[in-house]
Amino acid sequence: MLEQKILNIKSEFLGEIENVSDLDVLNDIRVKYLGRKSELGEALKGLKDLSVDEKKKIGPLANEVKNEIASKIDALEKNIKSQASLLKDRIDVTIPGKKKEVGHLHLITQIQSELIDIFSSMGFDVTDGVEIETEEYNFDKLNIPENHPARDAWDTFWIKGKDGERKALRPHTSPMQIHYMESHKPPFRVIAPGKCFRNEATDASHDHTFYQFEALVVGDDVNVGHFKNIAQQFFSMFFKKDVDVRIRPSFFPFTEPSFEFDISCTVCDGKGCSTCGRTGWIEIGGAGMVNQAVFEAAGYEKGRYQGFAWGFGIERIAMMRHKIDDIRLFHGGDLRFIKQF
Ligand code: FA5
Repeated sequence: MLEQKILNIKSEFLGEIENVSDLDVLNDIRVKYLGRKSELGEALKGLKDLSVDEKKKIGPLANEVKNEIASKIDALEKNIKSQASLLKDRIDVTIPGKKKEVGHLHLITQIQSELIDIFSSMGFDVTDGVEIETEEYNFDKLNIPENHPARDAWDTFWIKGKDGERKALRPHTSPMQIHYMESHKPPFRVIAPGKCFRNEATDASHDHTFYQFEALVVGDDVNVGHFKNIAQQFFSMFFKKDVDVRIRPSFFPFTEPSFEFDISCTVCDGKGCSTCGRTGWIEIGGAGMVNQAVFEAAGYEKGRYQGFAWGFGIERIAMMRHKIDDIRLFHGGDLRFIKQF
């Protein structure tokens, strides 16, 4: 009877363990079949009432069943655990990857590099100025004395320097002319792209922060023809087509004579369209022969050298190239705009 009972327990156990894949369920089974109050345990307690012969037969059987149950449970437990760790470490190659955002240079930075490349190929040096500039370099040494009405042309953000000195967020890149001349002897050709600031109301073609480009060429026999030729070469390389340059009389205190210069419209090639207001020309910037007063302020002997300088807004040529109709987009921080270039 006891023998049958033990065999029944075994077969019941085998049936129960068959589809187990959960450690908690397996634990319950362990308690049920091997615990102190298990059926098998109870059955084994009955051994002592058996005859010696029966003990000899059933004792080993009971032990064998107990060991078999224990080893089956252990084996299954190991199996379940290794399955679980396999599942945990499994790589699902079908899950879409996480997109990595990769930044890139701002359009204005890209164009600045391009300007530097083109002018370097024409033998120009590249210099840099400071964004917080003294009044002296911003204006006085550029022949724009205090109280001169010409200062009004540069709507300046004034700030107080450490020692109370009046300083300006530079409204143009022209101060670099003085810095460069103070440390270089002609002949030379140099460019300086850089950030400028103006305290003026913004609109589609004016921003409070923008980039200018300045070029300065000084030597013994430099003339307006050189300027026109270099400008023409540069704009043709930049816009990758033949571009014409024309100059109109204008006024800047640091140049004499002074000009505004236009380039032939790159949209209609000078024929006249809505971009150029049907004139065939687009205003680009200011230029002129360096005023001898500026040479003198930079420490050169008056009348010793001749040179020309010119400057224009970098956003303006970027707008022409990419047909961008509002300058405020450049530094407005809208990534939808910035990512296009
Ligand atoms: C100047 O700033 C002179 N320093 C340029 C110069 C250099 C003349 C060397 C002669 C010799 P002007 O204020 O015109 O000039 O500005 C030059 C260019 O900067 C403008 O033609 C325009 O392209 C750009 N610019 C000026 N103000 C702004 C602004 N608020 N927003 C965007 N671009 C501007």
